[in-house]
Amino acid sequence: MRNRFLFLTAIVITVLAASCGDRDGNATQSIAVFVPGVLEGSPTYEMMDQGVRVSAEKAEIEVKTVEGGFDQASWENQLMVLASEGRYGLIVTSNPAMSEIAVKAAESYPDQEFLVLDGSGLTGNGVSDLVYDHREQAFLIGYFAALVTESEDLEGANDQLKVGMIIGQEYPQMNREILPGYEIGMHTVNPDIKMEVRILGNWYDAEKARELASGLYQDGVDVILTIAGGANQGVIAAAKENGTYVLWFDSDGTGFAPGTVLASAVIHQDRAAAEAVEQWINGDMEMGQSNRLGIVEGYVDFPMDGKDFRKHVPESIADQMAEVLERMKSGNLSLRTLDG
Ligand code: RBF
Repeated sequence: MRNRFLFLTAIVITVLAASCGDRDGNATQSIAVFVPGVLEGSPTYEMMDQGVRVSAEKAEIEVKTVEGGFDQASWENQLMVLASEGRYGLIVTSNPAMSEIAVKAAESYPDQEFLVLDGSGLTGNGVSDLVYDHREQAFLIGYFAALVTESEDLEGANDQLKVGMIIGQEYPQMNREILPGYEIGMHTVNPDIKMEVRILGNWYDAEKARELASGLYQDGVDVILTIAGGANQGVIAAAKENGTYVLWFDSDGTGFAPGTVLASAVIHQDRAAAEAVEQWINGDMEMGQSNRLGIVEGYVDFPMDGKDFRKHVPESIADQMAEVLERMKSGNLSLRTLDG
Protein backbone atom coordinates (compact mmCIF):
# COMPACT_ATOMS: atom_id res chain seq x y z
CA MET A 1 0.00 0.00 0.00
CA ARG A 2 2.71 2.43 1.04
CA ASN A 3 4.73 1.63 -2.09
CA ARG A 4 1.74 2.28 -4.24
CA PHE A 5 1.24 5.67 -2.56
CA LEU A 6 4.88 6.62 -3.15
CA PHE A 7 4.61 5.51 -6.76
CA LEU A 8 1.49 7.66 -7.32
CA THR A 9 3.11 10.62 -5.59
CA ALA A 10 6.11 10.31 -7.90
CA ILE A 11 3.83 10.34 -10.95
CA VAL A 12 1.96 13.41 -9.70
CA ILE A 13 5.23 15.26 -9.08
CA THR A 14 6.54 14.35 -12.53
CA VAL A 15 3.35 15.51 -14.23
CA LEU A 16 3.30 18.76 -12.23
CA ALA A 17 6.94 19.49 -13.02
CA ALA A 18 6.35 18.91 -16.71
CA SER A 19 3.26 21.11 -16.87
CA CYS A 20 4.61 24.04 -14.85
CA GLY A 21 7.52 24.82 -17.16
CA ASP A 22 10.63 26.42 -15.72
CA ARG A 23 12.49 29.71 -15.76
CA ASP A 24 14.36 28.75 -18.93
CA GLY A 25 11.19 28.86 -20.92
CA ASN A 26 7.42 28.86 -20.77
CA ALA A 27 6.71 26.68 -23.75
CA THR A 28 4.21 24.48 -21.91
CA GLN A 29 1.92 27.07 -20.37
CA SER A 30 -1.14 28.58 -21.94
CA ILE A 31 -1.78 32.30 -22.36
CA ALA A 32 -4.86 34.41 -21.64
CA VAL A 33 -5.70 37.58 -23.56
CA PHE A 34 -7.90 39.92 -21.53
CA VAL A 35 -9.72 42.45 -23.74
CA PRO A 36 -10.89 45.47 -21.71
CA GLY A 37 -13.92 46.08 -23.90
CA VAL A 38 -14.76 43.98 -26.97
CA LEU A 39 -12.44 42.85 -29.74
CA GLU A 40 -14.43 43.83 -32.80
CA GLY A 41 -13.82 47.36 -34.05
CA SER A 42 -11.09 48.26 -31.54
CA PRO A 43 -7.82 48.30 -33.50
CA THR A 44 -5.43 47.97 -30.57
CA TYR A 45 -7.32 44.98 -29.16
CA GLU A 46 -7.58 43.19 -32.51
CA MET A 47 -3.85 43.66 -33.05
CA MET A 48 -3.08 42.39 -29.55
CA ASP A 49 -5.06 39.20 -30.10
CA GLN A 50 -3.58 38.58 -33.56
CA GLY A 51 -0.02 39.18 -32.39
CA VAL A 52 -0.29 36.94 -29.32
CA ARG A 53 -1.78 34.16 -31.44
CA VAL A 54 0.96 34.30 -34.08
CA SER A 55 3.70 33.53 -31.54
CA ALA A 56 1.63 31.14 -29.43
CA GLU A 57 0.58 29.06 -32.45
CA LYS A 58 4.17 28.72 -33.58
CA ALA A 59 5.01 27.23 -30.18
CA GLU A 60 1.74 25.23 -30.07
CA ILE A 61 0.60 27.12 -27.00
CA GLU A 62 -3.08 27.50 -26.28
CA VAL A 63 -4.56 31.01 -26.12
CA LYS A 64 -7.81 31.91 -24.43
CA THR A 65 -9.31 35.30 -25.24
CA VAL A 66 -11.66 36.82 -22.68
CA GLU A 67 -13.72 39.90 -23.51
CA GLY A 68 -14.15 41.99 -20.37
CA GLY A 69 -16.95 44.21 -21.75
CA PHE A 70 -17.54 47.90 -21.16
CA ASP A 71 -18.11 47.97 -17.39
CA GLN A 72 -14.68 49.33 -16.52
CA ALA A 73 -15.27 48.95 -12.78
CA SER A 74 -15.42 45.17 -13.28
CA TRP A 75 -12.09 44.75 -15.07
CA GLU A 76 -9.97 44.48 -11.92
CA ASN A 77 -12.12 41.71 -10.53
CA GLN A 78 -12.19 39.88 -13.85
CA LEU A 79 -8.40 40.01 -14.09
CA MET A 80 -8.13 38.68 -10.53
CA VAL A 81 -10.45 35.79 -11.41
CA LEU A 82 -8.28 34.89 -14.43
CA ALA A 83 -5.14 35.02 -12.28
CA SER A 84 -6.79 32.96 -9.54
CA GLU A 85 -7.41 30.14 -12.02
CA GLY A 86 -3.64 29.60 -12.07
CA ARG A 87 -3.96 28.14 -15.58
CA TYR A 88 -2.24 30.84 -17.57
CA GLY A 89 1.48 31.40 -17.48
CA LEU A 90 0.93 34.85 -18.93
CA ILE A 91 -2.04 37.20 -19.04
CA VAL A 92 -1.82 39.79 -21.82
CA THR A 93 -3.98 42.90 -21.90
CA SER A 94 -3.96 46.36 -23.49
CA ASN A 95 -4.78 49.98 -22.69
CA PRO A 96 -3.22 52.58 -20.40
CA ALA A 97 -5.69 51.96 -17.56
CA MET A 98 -4.73 48.27 -17.39
CA SER A 99 -1.20 48.87 -16.07
CA GLU A 100 -2.45 49.90 -12.65
CA ILE A 101 -5.03 47.12 -12.59
CA ALA A 102 -2.43 44.48 -13.54
CA VAL A 103 -0.05 45.72 -10.84
CA LYS A 104 -2.82 45.31 -8.24
CA ALA A 105 -3.71 41.84 -9.51
CA ALA A 106 -0.03 40.84 -9.45
CA GLU A 107 0.21 41.91 -5.81
CA SER A 108 -2.61 39.49 -4.96
CA TYR A 109 -1.26 36.75 -7.25
CA PRO A 110 2.54 37.00 -7.10
CA ASP A 111 3.05 33.87 -9.23
CA GLN A 112 1.05 35.27 -12.12
CA GLU A 113 2.86 37.12 -14.91
CA PHE A 114 1.22 39.97 -16.84
CA LEU A 115 2.09 41.80 -20.04
CA VAL A 116 0.35 45.13 -20.59
CA LEU A 117 0.53 46.40 -24.16
CA ASP A 118 -0.14 50.09 -24.79
CA GLY A 119 0.25 50.60 -21.05
CA SER A 120 0.94 53.67 -18.94
CA GLY A 121 4.51 52.76 -17.95
CA LEU A 122 3.55 51.63 -14.46
CA THR A 123 5.04 48.22 -13.67
CA GLY A 124 5.66 46.07 -10.65
CA ASN A 125 6.68 42.55 -9.73
CA GLY A 126 5.28 40.22 -12.36
CA VAL A 127 4.14 43.03 -14.68
CA SER A 128 5.86 44.20 -17.87
CA ASP A 129 4.51 46.81 -20.20
CA LEU A 130 5.01 48.43 -23.59
CA VAL A 131 4.28 52.12 -24.00
CA TYR A 132 3.84 53.63 -27.46
CA ASP A 133 4.75 57.18 -28.24
CA HIS A 134 1.21 58.33 -28.94
CA ARG A 135 2.34 61.95 -29.13
CA GLU A 136 4.46 61.18 -32.20
CA GLN A 137 1.59 59.15 -33.64
CA ALA A 138 -0.91 62.00 -33.07
CA PHE A 139 1.56 64.61 -34.35
CA LEU A 140 1.77 62.82 -37.71
CA ILE A 141 -1.97 62.61 -38.17
CA GLY A 142 -2.42 66.21 -36.96
CA TYR A 143 0.12 67.33 -39.56
CA PHE A 144 -1.83 65.44 -42.20
CA ALA A 145 -5.19 66.84 -40.99
CA ALA A 146 -3.82 70.36 -41.45
CA LEU A 147 -2.72 69.61 -45.02
CA VAL A 148 -6.20 68.22 -45.75
CA THR A 149 -8.15 71.19 -44.39
CA GLU A 150 -5.82 73.58 -46.24
CA SER A 151 -6.00 71.64 -49.48
CA GLU A 152 -7.41 73.08 -52.66
CA ASP A 153 -7.06 69.78 -54.51
CA LEU A 154 -9.37 67.72 -52.30
CA GLU A 155 -13.01 68.04 -53.27
CA GLY A 156 -14.34 67.52 -49.76
CA ALA A 157 -12.09 70.16 -48.18
CA ASN A 158 -13.80 73.54 -47.69
CA ASP A 159 -12.39 77.06 -47.21
CA GLN A 160 -12.57 76.96 -43.42
CA LEU A 161 -9.55 75.96 -41.35
CA LYS A 162 -11.30 73.61 -38.93
CA VAL A 163 -10.38 70.03 -38.05
CA GLY A 164 -12.15 67.70 -35.67
CA MET A 165 -11.56 64.84 -33.32
CA ILE A 166 -13.95 62.37 -31.71
CA ILE A 167 -12.75 60.35 -28.73
CA GLY A 168 -14.30 57.57 -26.67
CA GLN A 169 -13.39 59.03 -23.32
CA GLU A 170 -10.78 61.20 -21.63
CA TYR A 171 -7.82 59.60 -19.83
CA PRO A 172 -4.31 60.78 -18.95
CA GLN A 173 -2.60 59.55 -22.16
CA MET A 174 -5.36 61.12 -24.24
CA ASN A 175 -5.07 64.49 -22.51
CA ARG A 176 -1.30 64.56 -22.13
CA GLU A 177 -0.13 62.94 -25.36
CA ILE A 178 -2.73 62.37 -28.05
CA LEU A 179 -4.67 65.67 -27.95
CA PRO A 180 -1.55 67.86 -27.63
CA GLY A 181 0.31 65.80 -30.26
CA TYR A 182 -2.55 66.27 -32.73
CA GLU A 183 -2.69 69.98 -32.01
CA ILE A 184 1.09 70.51 -32.26
CA GLY A 185 1.09 68.59 -35.55
CA MET A 186 -1.58 70.74 -37.15
CA HIS A 187 -0.19 74.00 -35.75
CA THR A 188 3.26 73.16 -37.09
CA VAL A 189 1.65 73.41 -40.53
CA ASN A 190 -0.60 76.37 -39.78
CA PRO A 191 -1.21 77.98 -36.35
CA ASP A 192 -4.54 79.43 -37.49
CA ILE A 193 -6.28 76.05 -37.71
CA LYS A 194 -9.03 75.48 -35.12
CA MET A 195 -9.47 72.10 -33.46
CA GLU A 196 -12.90 70.88 -32.34
CA VAL A 197 -13.01 67.90 -29.96
CA ARG A 198 -16.11 65.87 -29.02
CA ILE A 199 -16.18 63.21 -26.30
CA LEU A 200 -18.49 60.27 -26.88
CA GLY A 201 -18.48 58.90 -23.33
CA ASN A 202 -18.10 55.25 -24.40
CA TRP A 203 -16.37 53.08 -27.00
CA TYR A 204 -19.36 51.58 -28.81
CA ASP A 205 -22.19 54.02 -29.59
CA ALA A 206 -21.87 54.44 -33.37
CA GLU A 207 -25.18 56.29 -33.67
CA LYS A 208 -24.14 58.97 -31.20
CA ALA A 209 -20.75 59.20 -32.90
CA ARG A 210 -22.52 59.73 -36.22
CA GLU A 211 -24.54 62.59 -34.72
CA LEU A 212 -21.48 64.23 -33.15
CA ALA A 213 -19.53 63.91 -36.40
CA SER A 214 -22.43 65.28 -38.50
CA GLY A 215 -22.62 68.30 -36.20
CA LEU A 216 -18.91 68.97 -36.69
CA TYR A 217 -19.03 68.50 -40.45
CA GLN A 218 -22.03 70.85 -40.74
CA ASP A 219 -20.11 73.37 -38.67
CA GLY A 220 -17.34 73.59 -41.27
CA VAL A 221 -15.01 70.82 -40.12
CA ASP A 222 -13.87 68.82 -43.15
CA VAL A 223 -11.72 66.14 -41.53
CA ILE A 224 -12.14 64.21 -38.24
CA LEU A 225 -9.70 61.96 -36.40
CA THR A 226 -11.72 59.25 -34.70
CA ILE A 227 -10.48 57.28 -31.67
CA ALA A 228 -13.67 55.66 -30.46
CA GLY A 229 -13.42 51.86 -30.93
CA GLY A 230 -16.57 50.32 -32.43
CA ALA A 231 -18.17 53.78 -32.64
CA ASN A 232 -15.67 54.79 -35.35
CA GLN A 233 -18.13 53.34 -37.88
CA GLY A 234 -20.58 56.15 -37.06
CA VAL A 235 -17.96 58.76 -37.96
CA ILE A 236 -17.40 57.05 -41.32
CA ALA A 237 -21.16 57.07 -41.98
CA ALA A 238 -21.39 60.82 -41.25
CA ALA A 239 -18.40 61.58 -43.47
CA LYS A 240 -19.95 59.68 -46.36
CA GLU A 241 -23.21 61.62 -45.95
CA ASN A 242 -21.33 64.93 -45.93
CA GLY A 243 -18.67 64.16 -48.56
CA THR A 244 -15.93 64.81 -46.00
CA TYR A 245 -12.99 62.92 -44.51
CA VAL A 246 -12.01 60.64 -41.62
CA LEU A 247 -8.58 59.91 -40.17
CA TRP A 248 -7.76 56.60 -38.48
CA PHE A 249 -5.60 55.77 -35.50
CA ASP A 250 -3.64 52.63 -34.48
CA SER A 251 -4.30 50.36 -37.49
CA ASP A 252 -4.46 51.22 -41.20
CA GLY A 253 -8.14 52.03 -41.76
CA THR A 254 -8.00 53.34 -45.33
CA GLY A 255 -9.47 50.09 -46.68
CA PHE A 256 -12.63 50.45 -44.52
CA ALA A 257 -13.88 53.37 -46.62
CA PRO A 258 -11.54 54.24 -49.49
CA GLY A 259 -11.61 57.94 -50.29
CA THR A 260 -13.34 58.71 -46.99
CA VAL A 261 -10.77 57.35 -44.53
CA LEU A 262 -7.85 59.14 -46.14
CA ALA A 263 -4.95 58.13 -43.91
CA SER A 264 -3.90 56.48 -40.64
CA ALA A 265 -1.24 56.94 -38.00
CA VAL A 266 -0.44 53.42 -36.87
CA ILE A 267 1.22 51.57 -34.04
CA HIS A 268 2.59 48.13 -34.83
CA GLN A 269 0.95 46.52 -31.83
CA ASP A 270 0.49 43.19 -33.64
CA ARG A 271 4.24 42.92 -34.21
CA ALA A 272 5.06 44.17 -30.69
CA ALA A 273 2.67 41.62 -29.16
CA ALA A 274 4.10 38.76 -31.23
CA GLU A 275 7.68 39.68 -30.32
CA ALA A 276 6.95 40.10 -26.61
CA VAL A 277 5.07 36.81 -26.40
CA GLU A 278 7.85 35.00 -28.23
CA GLN A 279 10.29 36.44 -25.70
CA TRP A 280 8.12 35.26 -22.85
CA ILE A 281 7.82 31.78 -24.34
CA ASN A 282 11.61 31.58 -24.55
CA GLY A 283 11.93 32.71 -20.94
CA ASP A 284 13.61 35.94 -22.01
CA MET A 285 11.04 38.48 -20.85
CA GLU A 286 12.17 40.67 -17.99
CA MET A 287 9.30 41.32 -15.64
CA GLY A 288 8.97 44.74 -14.00
CA GLN A 289 10.18 46.45 -17.18
CA SER A 290 8.58 49.15 -19.28
CA ASN A 291 9.65 49.76 -22.89
CA ARG A 292 8.83 52.88 -24.86
CA LEU A 293 8.26 52.37 -28.58
CA GLY A 294 8.05 55.23 -31.06
CA ILE A 295 8.96 56.21 -34.59
CA VAL A 296 12.70 55.70 -34.24
CA GLU A 297 12.13 52.20 -32.83
CA GLY A 298 9.86 51.39 -35.79
CA TYR A 299 6.55 50.95 -33.92
CA VAL A 300 4.84 54.24 -34.80
CA ASP A 301 4.36 54.94 -38.47
CA PHE A 302 2.34 56.68 -41.17
CA PRO A 303 1.71 54.20 -44.01
CA MET A 304 1.66 55.72 -47.49
CA ASP A 305 2.10 52.72 -49.76
CA GLY A 306 -1.48 51.36 -49.61
CA LYS A 307 -3.50 51.57 -52.83
CA ASP A 308 -6.30 53.62 -51.22
CA PHE A 309 -3.88 56.19 -49.86
CA ARG A 310 -2.10 56.55 -53.19
CA LYS A 311 -5.37 56.82 -55.09
CA HIS A 312 -7.08 59.45 -52.93
CA VAL A 313 -4.35 61.59 -51.38
CA PRO A 314 -2.95 64.36 -53.63
CA GLU A 315 0.73 63.93 -54.40
CA SER A 316 1.73 67.27 -52.89
CA ILE A 317 0.30 66.17 -49.51
CA ALA A 318 1.94 62.75 -49.74
CA ASP A 319 5.28 64.43 -50.51
CA GLN A 320 5.02 66.71 -47.48
CA MET A 321 4.13 63.75 -45.24
CA ALA A 322 7.06 61.73 -46.60
CA GLU A 323 9.35 64.61 -45.74
CA VAL A 324 8.18 65.09 -42.15
CA LEU A 325 8.17 61.34 -41.56
CA GLU A 326 11.72 61.04 -42.84
CA ARG A 327 12.85 63.86 -40.55
CA MET A 328 11.31 62.10 -37.57
CA LYS A 329 12.70 58.68 -38.51
CA SER A 330 16.20 60.07 -38.86
CA GLY A 331 15.92 61.86 -35.51
CA ASN A 332 16.19 65.25 -37.21
CA LEU A 333 12.82 66.29 -35.87
CA SER A 334 12.11 64.97 -32.40
CA LEU A 335 9.15 65.62 -30.14
CA ARG A 336 11.00 63.95 -27.30
CA THR A 337 13.28 66.95 -26.85
CA LEU A 338 10.13 68.81 -25.78
CA ASP A 339 10.18 66.62 -22.65
CA GLY A 340 13.47 68.27 -21.68
N1 RBF B 1 -9.82 51.95 -27.60
C1 RBF B 1 -10.63 51.24 -28.39
O1 RBF B 1 -10.43 51.21 -29.62
N2 RBF B 1 -11.68 50.52 -27.87
C2 RBF B 1 -11.95 50.51 -26.54
O2 RBF B 1 -12.92 49.84 -26.12
C3 RBF B 1 -11.11 51.27 -25.69
N3 RBF B 1 -11.34 51.32 -24.34
C4 RBF B 1 -10.51 52.05 -23.55
C5 RBF B 1 -10.74 52.11 -22.18
C6 RBF B 1 -9.91 52.85 -21.33
C7 RBF B 1 -10.17 52.90 -19.86
C8 RBF B 1 -8.78 53.53 -21.88
C9 RBF B 1 -7.86 54.30 -20.99
C10 RBF B 1 -8.56 53.48 -23.24
C11 RBF B 1 -9.40 52.77 -24.09
N4 RBF B 1 -9.19 52.72 -25.46
C12 RBF B 1 -10.02 51.98 -26.27
C13 RBF B 1 -8.13 53.53 -26.11
C14 RBF B 1 -6.90 52.73 -26.51
O3 RBF B 1 -6.39 52.07 -25.39
C15 RBF B 1 -5.80 53.66 -27.05
O4 RBF B 1 -5.44 54.61 -26.10
C16 RBF B 1 -6.26 54.39 -28.26
O5 RBF B 1 -6.71 53.48 -29.20
C17 RBF B 1 -5.12 55.24 -28.86
O6 RBF B 1 -4.05 54.44 -29.27
